[in-house]
Amino acid sequence: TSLSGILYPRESESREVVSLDGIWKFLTSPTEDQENGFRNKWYSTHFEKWIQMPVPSSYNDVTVNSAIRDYVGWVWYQHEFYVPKRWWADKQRVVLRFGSVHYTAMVWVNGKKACEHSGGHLPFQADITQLLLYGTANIVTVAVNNTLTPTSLPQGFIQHPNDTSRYPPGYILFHHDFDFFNYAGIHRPVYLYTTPQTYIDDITVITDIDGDVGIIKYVVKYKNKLMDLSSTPLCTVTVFAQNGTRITSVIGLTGKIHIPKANFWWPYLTSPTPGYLYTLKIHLNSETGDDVYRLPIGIRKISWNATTFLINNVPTHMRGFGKHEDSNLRGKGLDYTLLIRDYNLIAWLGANAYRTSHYPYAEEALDMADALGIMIIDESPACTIDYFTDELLQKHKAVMTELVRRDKNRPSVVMWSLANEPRSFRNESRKYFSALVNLTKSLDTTRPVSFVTSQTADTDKAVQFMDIICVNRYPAWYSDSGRTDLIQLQVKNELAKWHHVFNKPVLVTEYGAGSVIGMHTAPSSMWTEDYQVVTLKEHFKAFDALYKEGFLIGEMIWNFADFATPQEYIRPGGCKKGLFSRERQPKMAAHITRWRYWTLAQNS
Ligand code: BDP
Repeated sequence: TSLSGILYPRESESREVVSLDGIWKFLTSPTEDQENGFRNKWYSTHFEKWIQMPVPSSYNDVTVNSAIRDYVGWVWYQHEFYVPKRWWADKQRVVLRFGSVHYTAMVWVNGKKACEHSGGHLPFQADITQLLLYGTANIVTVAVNNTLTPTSLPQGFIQHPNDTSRYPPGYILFHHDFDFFNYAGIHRPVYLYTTPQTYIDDITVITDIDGDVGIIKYVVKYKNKLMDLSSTPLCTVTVFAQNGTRITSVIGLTGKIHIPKANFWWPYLTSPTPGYLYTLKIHLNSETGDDVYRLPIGIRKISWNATTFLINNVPTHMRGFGKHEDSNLRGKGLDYTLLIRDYNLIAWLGANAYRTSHYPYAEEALDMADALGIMIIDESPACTIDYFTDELLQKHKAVMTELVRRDKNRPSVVMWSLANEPRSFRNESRKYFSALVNLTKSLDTTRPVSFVTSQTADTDKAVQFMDIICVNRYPAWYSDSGRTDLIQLQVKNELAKWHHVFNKPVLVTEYGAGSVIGMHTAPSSMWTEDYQVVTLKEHFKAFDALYKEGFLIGEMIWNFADFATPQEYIRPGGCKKGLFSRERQPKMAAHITRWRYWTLAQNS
């Protein structure tokens, strides 16, 4: 049986959506007795002792307790809510949906298990119609475990040191090789939504262009909960323009729609209406009633060859950065103020692309990218894979399947990234990534597939399977520290080599330098804003030379903003390679990047 759909909860004339976000009850398990909550069935009654915890948010930075900030293991959340009696009377199907819980989650409703899911950053849901009490209080309990293992994505490792002269008995040392803080908790919105008994379960849209005609191919999948239907439901699909005008309707669960003189989806600054979205209204009529779902879509075509990446047949360069879902107090919790601030800054910079480093971002963030015309490299949560095993590959395939299922209809998503900086010099990475590329291509035939390498053209075993070469490089930072005079030479030679060895387009997915906001020296030296500016400028010169050679398809700075890392002596309070501070105020580097990106946009 195929995976069910995971359409974003949207209200319609047939669907209600209720948010369960707010302040939930929270407690941690005793470190030395992780099974306590399960043994004593904390999910079957109201918590006796708890603290208050906002949802959505990471739990780590909300309190003043380092034991909670650094907690490894099971934490528990609980919340009380009501649902109207009429949902039962109207035979509504009720679904509980989590946008993301990091990492492993178990969910109970009124003491009964509703679902479990492992892997942060992706949504999961359960039909809880039969578990609910209608017209009286319900309790939802969620147990969350942030422990990462050699077969989780990303990987992590737990050690129980036995040197009792240095560590008390039972002491847990947790580490991982990726360099951002392992924030945990209920990170994205929690929704209850209803559908009728026969409902639209999934929609797949593939668009194409032919001259000025837009082509929309669609497949609607429905499910039917209780009785067998005696006839196939009638599906009517209507296309609306961005201003709400009805354009055309067709009938059928699958179909192809032609839109003459269509408004194509263009990246930011390449059209007066970047991010143009149509709405596809799906109306399913069956003997159990009607279901209606509205899906925003953009009409565009992606293509690529050995040197060039094209949107709507126009060669396109990406101007952007890697980001993180990260901010003060909230950690990785979705925050609408931060979200809109970030997109205001993206527009101010004149950027047209970013990578969701190093995991899939919130659906709400991708909605903004769709609507503004920001191209997204959609990355899986596989950061810094060290050991390649069959078990991990199975997990990785499942994650790619969930990711494509979630984001397949988004015009903003222009490439899948399977991983960031895996140890792809290892021989085992060859088989591993070839299998993963094949799987991803079988799920989506329209987008290029890649991963981000930190290896060299001589050592990398997996880049050969990718459509586009994505490279992270830190000249004058992690290599030849302090030597900004070497940047141009090294960048030009290295990127040219990647292209000549593999005959594929090259995208720089990371480069940059750390700067502590407000720190300055002349001449510039590491950690000052001056040094970050010089590092970027030297790269800009190298990139300009490479654009003339024709195989470079874009440049992405590491990072959009400063972000939290584990505590390490190489980091002054986090990763400081941001163009913006963690508070989203500009450093000097933001101003020169803005100048560059607007110039590039005007010359393209
Ligand atoms: C790169 C990693 C990125 C780090 C960056 C850094 O891909 O996740 O944040 O180094 O150390 O290699 O700033």
